[in-house]
Amino acid sequence: MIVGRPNVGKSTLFNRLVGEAAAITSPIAGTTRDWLEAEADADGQMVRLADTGGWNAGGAVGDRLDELVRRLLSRAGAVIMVVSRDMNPHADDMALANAVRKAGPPVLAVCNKCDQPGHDAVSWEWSRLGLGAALPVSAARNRNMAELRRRIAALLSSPATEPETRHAKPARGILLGQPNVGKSSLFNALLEEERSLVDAAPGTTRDPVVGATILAGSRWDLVDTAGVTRRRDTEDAIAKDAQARALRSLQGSDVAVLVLDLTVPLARQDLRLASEIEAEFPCLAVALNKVDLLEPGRPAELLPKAVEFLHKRFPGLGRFPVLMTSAVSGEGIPALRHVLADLMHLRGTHVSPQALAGTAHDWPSPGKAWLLRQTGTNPPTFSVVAPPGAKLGVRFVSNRLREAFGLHGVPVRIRWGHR
Ligand SMILES: Nc1nc2c(ncn2[C@@H]2O[C@H](COP(=O)(O)OP(=O)(O)OP(=O)(O)O)[C@@H](O)[C@H]2O)c(=O)[nH]1
Ligand SMILES: [Mg+2]
Repeated sequence: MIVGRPNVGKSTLFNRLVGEAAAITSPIAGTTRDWLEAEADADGQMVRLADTGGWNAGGAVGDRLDELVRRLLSRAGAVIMVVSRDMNPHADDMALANAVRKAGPPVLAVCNKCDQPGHDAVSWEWSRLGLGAALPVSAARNRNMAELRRRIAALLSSPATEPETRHAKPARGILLGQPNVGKSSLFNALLEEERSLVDAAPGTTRDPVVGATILAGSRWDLVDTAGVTRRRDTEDAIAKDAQARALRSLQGSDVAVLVLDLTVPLARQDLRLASEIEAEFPCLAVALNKVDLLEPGRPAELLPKAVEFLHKRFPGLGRFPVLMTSAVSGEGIPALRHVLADLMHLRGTHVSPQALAGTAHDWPSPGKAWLLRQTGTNPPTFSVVAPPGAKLGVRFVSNRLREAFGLHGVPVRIRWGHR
């Protein structure tokens, strides 16, 4: 069952999945009056797909949702909640997401109108719906539709992935970046208290500062660290030691937020920090901070370019989340909380053996099949036995697994075995 606000592209998506023009699409909001049903192929499995009218809370249409939602949601095998890249999260989206969650069927959030790879990062903004990361697709351009079909099939069969929801110890999130980028300010904003010292002069934070908080219902320890400069820029022994401790704090961290200052060009030092992060296996998110200092309109224009650039520069972790934040205006702080929670969730991903075998099924193989087994979570760890003569290595396998199971920003550990 497809739900979403008017004009997000539900009918285009429905048509694309069904494969014929069964629903009328129109740029005028609210075109689908009732709902349409048709058979669609979800990765080899025929499913009955329902397209519903766009939902507007409040007013007369609000009543219609109540009616539709009660009638359809309760008997839907799975729900696809569609949002649109070019719209901002709205109270209606939240209300709809809550209604869907309450109804109980498995649900997948889909961010439509991601017409090019540069658009995909915006889909992270939608994790605030509490439905996990939204899958970026373009129904009009036929982008990522095969992945969507696979996800629908997975939703309808026994769940392919069962994220571990309970963690005995708090998750650990660390803020890392060059001096003065606003790490302590973001740390305070996330904790909602003035915990760490903020100052206009660089080199303010020395000892790592730990603050406990709850994000999306789970316990977290957040760690603020000293700004890390280029090695040769540090003369002072105390500052050197502070920076070494900042990097050591990476050990055992579950999620790292690399903080960059939007008003300062990306430096080689930032790349070094990204590779330090990659080496220690936390999940990665990038916060482009001080967005309040940009002219109005500039952030929306800049974000897709920045995202594409960063993904190219740090290719190790797939399409990790990138978001714009301001510790001053508070913009992006709720989204950052959601991103942290989502990454932690993904870190605990457990893939069923069937789903794993299914994924490796179409990998190039000179003869025998690939043998895959998940041996651990947190981060997801897989033992892999390649077919004899296979020319593909760890990078190929980890990228494929990351794509197949949506592990963007999440390190995938591969242990290479032999027959
Ligand atoms: N305009 C604006 N200023 C910010 C923002 N975040 C931080 N600042 C300012 O940037 C300066 C440095 O902030 P801090 O939070 O101390 O930066 P830091 O990264 O912790 O710095 P070190 O601990 O010295 O490495 C302060 O003057 C902050 O007020 C922001 O989002 N917007
Ligand atoms: Mg600081």
